[in-house]
Amino acid sequence: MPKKTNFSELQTERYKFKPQLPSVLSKGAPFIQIKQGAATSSQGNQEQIKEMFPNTYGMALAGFKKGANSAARKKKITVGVVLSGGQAPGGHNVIAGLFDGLKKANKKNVLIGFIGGPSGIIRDECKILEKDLLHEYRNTGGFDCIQSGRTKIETIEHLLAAKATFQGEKIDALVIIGGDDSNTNAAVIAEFAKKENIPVSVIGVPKTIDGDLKNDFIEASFGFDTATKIYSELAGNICRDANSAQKYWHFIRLMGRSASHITLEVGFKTQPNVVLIGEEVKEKNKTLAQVIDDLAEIVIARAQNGKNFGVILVPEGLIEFIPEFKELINALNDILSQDSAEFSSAVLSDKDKKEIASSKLPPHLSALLNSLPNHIAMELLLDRDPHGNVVVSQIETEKLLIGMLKKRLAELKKEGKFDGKFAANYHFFGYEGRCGIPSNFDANYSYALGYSAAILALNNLSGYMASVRNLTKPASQWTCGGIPITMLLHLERRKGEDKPVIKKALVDLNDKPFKAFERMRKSWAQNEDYIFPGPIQYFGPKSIVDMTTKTLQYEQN
Ligand code: FBP
Repeated sequence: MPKKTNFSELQTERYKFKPQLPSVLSKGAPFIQIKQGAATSSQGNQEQIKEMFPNTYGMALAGFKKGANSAARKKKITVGVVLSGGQAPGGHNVIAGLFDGLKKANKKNVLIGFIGGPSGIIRDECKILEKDLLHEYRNTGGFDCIQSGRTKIETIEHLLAAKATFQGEKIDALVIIGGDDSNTNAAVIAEFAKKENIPVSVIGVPKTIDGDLKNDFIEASFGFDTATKIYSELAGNICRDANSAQKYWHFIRLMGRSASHITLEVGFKTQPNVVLIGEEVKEKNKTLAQVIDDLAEIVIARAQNGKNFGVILVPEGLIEFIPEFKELINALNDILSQDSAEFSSAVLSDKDKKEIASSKLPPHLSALLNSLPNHIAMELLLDRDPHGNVVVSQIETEKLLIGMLKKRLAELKKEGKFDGKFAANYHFFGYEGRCGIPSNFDANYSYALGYSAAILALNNLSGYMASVRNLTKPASQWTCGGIPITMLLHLERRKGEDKPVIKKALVDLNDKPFKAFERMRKSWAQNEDYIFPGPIQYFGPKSIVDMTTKTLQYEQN
């Protein structure tokens, strides 16, 4: 039991939770064979990706099966681990699974944690993760054991610094726990290591609350389950408040970056009146004015039934899916990367920045930028993240929607088409969910991912991402293995250049979850079909504590 005194009663109880290992992993590396699968090719731009990754392109899928494995490393190895990008519940359990998998193979194996994300590798800032230290973090949320960061290892200087760290620390394998951009980093480092004959295996682990790192082999990223359960509790409480007071429209913006998976999942769990899906807005090529008209139609229909209240979920990435904003954001991305020195000057006021940007945009985009409320324009001009993404978490789309909807309803009132009331509240749920105590699902899943990463490292496999599947079944039946990261890559425009990146999995309008939502949404708009899921349960009936996401349930029937 940890010695610390500042743990809550729940946390103290939670230490006793023993993650359930998939049965294939139960005996450790000497008893897990690698089953080579088919050779792979990249998601897109095959020729270019092959040229960029000549040493790691096309590798075979690697499945795990029970059986003696004399090829697994028996000699002591040292493994480095790094947490990269946004926090996600389960990160500490990946490290715990990795630690346990390594120790089960050889007690002398060493796990080193790089501090503060990939910059810890560049600067060689690390600490040895001992049993006692790790014990304090088992089954806990957050990344505070070694912290995280968003530095991208891509320049030759960064790669050479990483090489020096690997050599200095005598690292045999590096495990990068991250989202799409961080795992792209893992692919780049794996390729560099092979090219330079550096004896380091590089392994990725799929992390992100956004749920956009998935494909046939990665059914979910860890953290999505817990984060959406937390947001659903909050959104459900707001539905109940809306239905109790019956006087407000609540706009809830939810994290998720580009993808609307979080919003869709919270929608399933709470059944609010409106769930906006960015991918649908894009598919239907809707302008902001059309999105506002759709909302006005629902507000008016409810007002006609005496219901001047409701709840609307807004994905934080919505703005990037509205065609005119997409064009504006892309143009601003190019301007900000080409003229970064000019924009980062400390003496520039917001007004100056907006004027400079505006003068560099084509007339129609300049007019759009200038038509926006000042705070939104400035949020669009904020520095991009190290991967060149616009920081959607800082753009208050919910306030933009409320402002425009108010204006539209006032016009409709004048035309005699609306005689209700419209009072709105806004909320943003993002950081509240990223460090929650992992649900049983995430605690088990992240532990199995970490353990699988250890097996990949012990088998000297490099350029692979740990993959655990069959997730709607009990954890003991999950299947495990690794997939070559290059198979997930395609080219995307970043910072004004075509870059290899992992293709984000967005909400697929032809897939089962969206189809299910489409069947239900009309009723949600008109009625109060609200569901109040309440907080995550860690103890109690299996049907509640081991519940997976609705998204997974729809995807896998
Ligand atoms: P990752 O893709 O790194 O997992 O980040 C997830 C996320 O929580 C997004 O939902 C959000 O847009 C972003 O991080 C916020 O980033 P930051 O923590 O840098 O503010």
